[in-house]
Amino acid sequence: MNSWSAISLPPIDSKFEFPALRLFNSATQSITQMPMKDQYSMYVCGITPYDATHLGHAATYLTFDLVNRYLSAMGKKVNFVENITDIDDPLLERAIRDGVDWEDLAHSQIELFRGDMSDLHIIPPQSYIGAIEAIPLIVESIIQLQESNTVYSVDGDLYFQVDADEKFGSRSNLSREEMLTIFAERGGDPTRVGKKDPLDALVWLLNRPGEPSWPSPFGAGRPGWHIECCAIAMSYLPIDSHSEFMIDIQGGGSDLQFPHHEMGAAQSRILGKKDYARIYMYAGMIGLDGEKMSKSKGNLVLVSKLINQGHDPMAIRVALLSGKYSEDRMWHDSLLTEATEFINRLRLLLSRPEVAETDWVIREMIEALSDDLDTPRVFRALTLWCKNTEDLQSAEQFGSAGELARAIDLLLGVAL
Ligand code: 5CA
Ligand code: ZN
Repeated sequence: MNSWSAISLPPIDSKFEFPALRLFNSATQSITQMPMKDQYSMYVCGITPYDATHLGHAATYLTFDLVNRYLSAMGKKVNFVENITDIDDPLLERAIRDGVDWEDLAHSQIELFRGDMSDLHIIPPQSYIGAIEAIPLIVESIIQLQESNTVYSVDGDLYFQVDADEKFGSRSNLSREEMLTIFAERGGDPTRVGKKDPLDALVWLLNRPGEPSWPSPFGAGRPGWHIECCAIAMSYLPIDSHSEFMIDIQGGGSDLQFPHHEMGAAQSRILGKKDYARIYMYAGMIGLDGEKMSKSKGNLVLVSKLINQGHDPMAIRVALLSGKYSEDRMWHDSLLTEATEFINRLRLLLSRPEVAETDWVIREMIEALSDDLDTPRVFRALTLWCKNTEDLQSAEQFGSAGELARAIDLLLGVAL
């Protein structure tokens, strides 16, 4: 699948030093410091394309874009892979509900998503992979799971046995009761008769009448959701042979912590024979009017709609980055108004012939981002710099507007 247009990253002066990136790891419930290496690998769960990009999606992809930018600014290579769940129940259900062809629906929403990501200056993944194009890989992974005796059939549908991974449940820190409840809420089928464990995960669904299907050694059908992401990640990301983990970061919104990433981690451990991700990192949920923004609830603010109304994509970026990535937070129009005012103020001040000292603010931005992407601290520093520039006395030491603008572009992805 084509991703979207590349984003150029401006250089900043080599005098700025980058401390190791520290990120909150939900698997250990503590901060993990990224080891110093030449390259990193990051897998971020992509959209299910049955509705266009809303601000919740945008906030999640912006979070991992900051990680990508920080590591890239350190001069490291970031291997970044993202999927598109272009075949799954919600997509088929929405197409039936709206009386449209499911493929047309998916293609139109993927196209919109690409445009939104580009407008928001999100660095594209090197591999942007759809579930459908990955079916041969997924089938191969299921065969491997079968060879390790971790798959069984219920009326021809194939399930992965979660107890095959002795660490099952350890990354999401939930009780079994909590797992059962959340599993049922998020696409799982705990009550299906014939399952060995209610939590066992569907890996292959035999063809149902009227539904699309693809051939496989297990009969025509379509892949389960969780196996999609681990098969894509393990095929498209370089597996770190020197590390106890296969990849560095598994990311997404916090609604994916369980069951999606727990299942992915369990399946990957069987497939790769070691732990999957060093860090499981989650963006908080963006809500509107007191509820999580979601396609199923329909309380969406679409990025494309805001842009079509004339809002600056960079202001959307600032509005979403002004809060701490990991916290659930509500969207208000005032966030966008304030972000627009802030950007206008920054643009005006950066165009002045003389500006306040900039080295400290760039250092503060780097330090704050290295500390689990503390963007509120970044914006506090930038606000102080604005004030310093507005109050500038002629005898003071001046900074470099160009250097600061480049740092803001490189680290925050905000082109001014
Ligand atoms: N295709 C799967 C992942 S493999 C999926 O969850 N698709 S999605 O379209 O529902 O969500 C895409 C990404 O946006 C996921 O990382 C999800 O966690 C995140 N997301 C969804 N809703 C919100 C929200 N309200 N706030 C923040 N992130 C969200
Ligand atoms: Zn996923």
